[in-house]
Amino acid sequence: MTPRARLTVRDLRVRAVSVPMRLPLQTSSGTIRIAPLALIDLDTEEGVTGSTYLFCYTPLVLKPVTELLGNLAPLIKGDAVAPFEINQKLLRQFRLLGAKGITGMAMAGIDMAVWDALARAHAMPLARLLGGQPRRIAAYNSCGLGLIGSERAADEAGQLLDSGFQAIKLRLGYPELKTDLEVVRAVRRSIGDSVQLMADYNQALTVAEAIRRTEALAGEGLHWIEEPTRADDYQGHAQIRQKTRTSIQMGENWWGAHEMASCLAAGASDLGMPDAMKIGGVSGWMQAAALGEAAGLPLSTHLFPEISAHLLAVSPTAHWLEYVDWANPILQEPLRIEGGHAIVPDAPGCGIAWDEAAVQRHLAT
Ligand code: SMN
Ligand code: MG
Repeated sequence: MTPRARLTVRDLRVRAVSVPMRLPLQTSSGTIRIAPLALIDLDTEEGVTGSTYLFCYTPLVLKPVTELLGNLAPLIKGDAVAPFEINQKLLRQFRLLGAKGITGMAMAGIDMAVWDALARAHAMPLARLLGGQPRRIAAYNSCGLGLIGSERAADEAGQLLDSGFQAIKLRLGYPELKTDLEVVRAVRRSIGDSVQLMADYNQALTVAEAIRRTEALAGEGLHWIEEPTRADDYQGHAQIRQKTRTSIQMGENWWGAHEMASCLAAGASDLGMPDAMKIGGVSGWMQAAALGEAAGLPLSTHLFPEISAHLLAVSPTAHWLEYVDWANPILQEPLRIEGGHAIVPDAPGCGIAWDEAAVQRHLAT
């Protein structure tokens, strides 16, 4: 395809799908068995289409998100496929309401689709369009490993290493600290000392309880402890961080780079893991990557492994890619993992092409 420098938005098509997860995820804030995904295709007058998906967390917002995207379509029809301009336009639209929650999700979805269209139009992988090269990215397996007790967790942890991963993430936040400890030790026995083990509390604890538990876990060799307390309690995280030797990890709930900046200013986290959707798509990620570079903050990703692999490839402080397989059933070519690394595909776009027959089978009603 000859590169096309100028593209114009023709239409935004959105579909809702419910994709059963191979391994359900039981976190301290509930169980997710089905991935509610909003699929976005941004068509251009020039014939190039940009595609991406949003992970809606709960089926309760799948329809509202797709409807909101549908409502936004007329606003951007006829616009230049220019991520900055479109973002500014939508930001103005949502100035009074705010660009968090489903408004932020919809904006990020449009941004990612716009960048995918641009990369395809230039016949480049997104990583190359952003100034990098497709390369191998260290990844940890974040599938499953929810609050399922020590026996099942030890067994599932072993399975998660089968495909060559050298790092996995365990969810914690059992009613008792002693169960957290038991599960961590059972998983460690099952995976051995050379595998990196991350732990995620999903905001389950009070600050006092988090201090108690992170202290008790200090000798367990955890690679990081994620969101021990409420994600918006930066002071609380800073207190916990001061009292523990284990690295504190936050970021999946930063709505935009300005929230990341506030979190870092509070000294709340040793590490960062923005979510490609909540941080504001490709445009928001690039702002976060710049903040990460300035702060010397190792940057990992949250969900969305396909596009996130391209984003880590151009992040100066790139740390770990979080791998989940949730979109695999509806993709023509799921992200390849080899020897614990994600392989950024050397093909135009961000690596998302729908398996149309599978999409039809999973359409949400
Ligand atoms: C997580 C949160 C919400 C949905 C899926 C997974 C978890 C993670 O916090 O970091 O993977
Ligand atoms: Mg998490």
